[in-house]
Amino acid sequence: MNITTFDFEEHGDERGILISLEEERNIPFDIRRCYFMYNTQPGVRRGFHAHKTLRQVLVCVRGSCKILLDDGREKAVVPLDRPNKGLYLSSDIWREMFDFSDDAVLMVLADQLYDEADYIRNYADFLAWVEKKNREART
Ligand code: T46
Repeated sequence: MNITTFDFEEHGDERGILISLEEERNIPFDIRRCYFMYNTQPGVRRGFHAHKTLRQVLVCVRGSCKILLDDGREKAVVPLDRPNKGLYLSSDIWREMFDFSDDAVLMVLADQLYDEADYIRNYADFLAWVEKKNREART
């Protein structure tokens, strides 16, 4: 599976470190939404869905967590454990977020506003969706 991560440039000096995220510069799309999750309870797994069109970049700005990516053929786990690391998440990828540290703050930049119609929340529907897309790509 093709996995894209980013090492964001750190602007550091004696005061500390600053990271800037800018659309079409170090974020590969126009940013239309930002959301974040925190206070995630021990043992919780979130996600369990894919998106039909949404593209996102995930950054764990504090603490750590892990992201399971599944393209219907392969699975991979990407740890997010530093605030200067970004994970690009395209559409058509089943995702689960887990192993959140107590202090984890997972921030997500998205290229679209929230739209429940863009979600595929059933795994069998997701497999059928990627199979259809792969079939269309072959013809
Ligand atoms: C994703 C992963 C990485 C909103 O009202 N607006 C929003 O922008 C979002 C993202 C969620 N919500 C509401 C919908 C639910 O009532 O917040 C509640 C929790 O959302 P959800 O269960 O979808 O959260 P996660 O953590 O399972 O998934 C989220 C994103 O929804 C999803 O797009 O890729 O993070």
